Amino acid sequence: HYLDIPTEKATFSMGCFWAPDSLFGSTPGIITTRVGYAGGTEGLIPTYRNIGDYTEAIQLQYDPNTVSYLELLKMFWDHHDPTAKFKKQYSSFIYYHNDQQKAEAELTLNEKKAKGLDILTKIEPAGQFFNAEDYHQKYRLQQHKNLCNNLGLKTGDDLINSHVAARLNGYVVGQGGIDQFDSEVSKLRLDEAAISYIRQLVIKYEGQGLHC
Ligand code: MHO
Repeated sequence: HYLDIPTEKATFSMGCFWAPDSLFGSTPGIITTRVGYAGGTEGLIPTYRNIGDYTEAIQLQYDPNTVSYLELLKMFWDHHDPTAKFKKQYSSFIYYHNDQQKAEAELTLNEKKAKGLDILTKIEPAGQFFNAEDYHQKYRLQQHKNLCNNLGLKTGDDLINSHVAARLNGYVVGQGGIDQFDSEVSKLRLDEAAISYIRQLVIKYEGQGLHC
């Protein structure tokens, strides 16, 4: 199978997790995504309604031969405001999974600071990641119920573990763009009806950016 390749993990918090789920989901080299809660007090079980001191976070499984951690870091910095003060839930964090990720995260943070920016982003080791409630997984894709049903994406685990779900969660809001969609659509094994349905959404929303 073309996805049967070694992956690495990356975990970021950059505000409401719906937007980065779509942003990264359709990025080349991203295999799967999940949204959840990270970085809080051990022993506390966070939920959306009782998030405690956890942050909304996205965790990626990526193919490092297609997309580098430095490229993911660039997307992290470019797609939120790391100087804005928010409550902890929406704060900016890089949760690293190994020493190399830590070093690269610090390098990019120092580059930002060298420009005189007052960056609030914190870099911490990745601890336990708690999946968010099912209705938050691939949130944009889930707004298209018939499509999800037709694709057999029924449970939260289906949505978390499906590469196709990750891609489509970006495409339904125009992320990735029509050229990329057309170039990879044959690999996604969709039927003609699904292709034309998604294709018109990509065209409609391409270039409109992300919001929560
Ligand atoms: N403004 C959004 C934020 C959701 S996000 C998963 C809402 O409350 O609908 O925190």
